[in-house]
Amino acid sequence: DYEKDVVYLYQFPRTPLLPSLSPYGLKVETWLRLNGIKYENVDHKMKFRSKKGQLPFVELNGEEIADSTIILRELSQKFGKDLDAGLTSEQRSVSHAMISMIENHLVWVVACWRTKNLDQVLKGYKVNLQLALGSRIPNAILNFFFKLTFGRKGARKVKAQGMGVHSPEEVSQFGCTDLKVLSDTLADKPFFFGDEPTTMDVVAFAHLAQILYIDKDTPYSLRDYMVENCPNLVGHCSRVKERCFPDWDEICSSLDMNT
Ligand SMILES: N[C@@H](CCC(=O)N[C@@H](CS)C(=O)NCC(=O)O)C(=O)O
Repeated sequence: DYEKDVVYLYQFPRTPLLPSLSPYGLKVETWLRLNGIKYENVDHKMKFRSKKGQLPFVELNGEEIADSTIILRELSQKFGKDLDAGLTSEQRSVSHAMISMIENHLVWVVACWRTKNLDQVLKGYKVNLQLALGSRIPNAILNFFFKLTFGRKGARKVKAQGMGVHSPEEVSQFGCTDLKVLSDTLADKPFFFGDEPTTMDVVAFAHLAQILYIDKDTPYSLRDYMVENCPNLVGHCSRVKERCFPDWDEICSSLDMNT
């Protein structure tokens, strides 16, 4: 059952600190909100994956669209919304290169830290697996299996990708370099290409939020580097957050997929 032209978004459940622990889910939801597109989250308790085996995916008028980049491209065309319409071809190239850096490099820095610090992930984002999975099994057991499966699967992935072979210090250094590039590119502008947000802002926010909004008491060198050395990125996150998620606190405290 679906309503015509409503986007149904399948992503990971909320956490008390972040609407989504997946940067790709947060990217799609931020983009939908920025463009004022009517959407609904499907509260599936992590049961579904796309035909490609991943989250997020959306359904529009009964058809599945998988992969955040393809989702944005197809919805852009369908709804006639192009956040990048005002960019020059040079700016488009910079945007493409920056997004590639974030989604093919920085993301692995974060994934690498997460797979090696699963306790900190559960604590730092205050994850309640019982609620997230809609399960009655005690959290202690769910946490144990999460660490076992996610830890092994994640470690295999980050090793195969290449980031996982480095020491934690080296990985962190790679991440700091990416953050510095983003910070220098943003400089003192409100958004990466001026006064209004573009796709690049959506992608940067979705990934930077993962680093920034972890609990302050969780030791995380990448977050510390960002707060100490990239205050403009912290400001950027606040701006996107305020514009797209005025209900952030409500979402995160209620864990409701649709507020
Ligand atoms: N290129 C994909 C990446 C999505 C992705 O990596 N999703 C991960 C979580 S962040 C996933 O669904 N992994 C499989 C799983 O968790 O079961 C996109 O842009 O949507």
